[in-house]
Amino acid sequence: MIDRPFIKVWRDGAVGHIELNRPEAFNALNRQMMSAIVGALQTFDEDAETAVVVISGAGRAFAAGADIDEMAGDDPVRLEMVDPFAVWDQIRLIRKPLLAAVHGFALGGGFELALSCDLIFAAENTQFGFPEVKLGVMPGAGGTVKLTKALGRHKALEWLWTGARMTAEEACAHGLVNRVVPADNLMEVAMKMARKLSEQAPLSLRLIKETVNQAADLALYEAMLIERKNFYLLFASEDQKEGMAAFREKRKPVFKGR
Ligand code: DAK
Repeated sequence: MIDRPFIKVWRDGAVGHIELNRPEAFNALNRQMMSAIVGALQTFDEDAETAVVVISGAGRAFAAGADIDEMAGDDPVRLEMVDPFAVWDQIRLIRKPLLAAVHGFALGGGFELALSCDLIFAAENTQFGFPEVKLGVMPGAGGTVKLTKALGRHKALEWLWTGARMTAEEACAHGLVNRVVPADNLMEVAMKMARKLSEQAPLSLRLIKETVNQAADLALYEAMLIERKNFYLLFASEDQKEGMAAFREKRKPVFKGR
């Protein structure tokens, strides 16, 4: 894989890696870097050899948010016309499982990037937070909305109004991260999960992700209808035949993603 500006990109077997690589600025996300991340995600999503993608940060942080130097001079008309952050919306269209392995700081846009991933593993030393209020702005990439949905409005408002930092344990207690692990084991734990997922039927992973994302937004029965259609759809796949045959023949299935 070709490295792009401010990130390192490589593939290890079926696991694609994107490492945020601007350690001198705690991986603050400038616009070139945001486009690079989205571009790498799209490349992995289309790559037949990649089953799962892991995003992590180099140095002492996952990411300390969007680049404040770059944002400082923004004006609303230019923001509206150029819409420099729109590229970020493409992340929700990635169909493969995305794992975030976070450590150090996951602040503002860095927290939002982690929340855009499907599973989040956090090192014990991670500090999460939305400090935008201290800059006279507010989260702009889903932070306000996702925190409210996860914590309810009272708790969400307290975190968002104070800009206080949340420990990894607190984030886990709020259901925002999957697991808190010792910093030294972070990549090992993320890789173990990535490899486990890469052995599952790719179409099942994909349609489960699509259904869970719909379930988060839709009313119960509407979401259940989508679930049932996707369940039926999987019976058109070779992997459904293989998975069920393997069970009956008491052997390990070999999935092909078709
Ligand atoms: N931007 C630019 N530079 C940053 C930075 C950032 N977010 N965070 C750190 N740096 C730089 C510092 O300026 C410093 O640079 P030099 O002075 O060495 O040149 C270097 O990284 C080291 O930082 P410190 O000297 O501050 O180091 P400390 O250990 O004292 O503190 C810290 C580390 C991470 C706690 C602190 O740097 C900090 O508070 N950073 C800012 C955190 C923050 O406020 N983040 C939120 C930014 S607002 C959207 C998408 C995304 C967003 C919005 C809209 N759409 C899709 C619409 C996101 C917005 C945000 O994230």
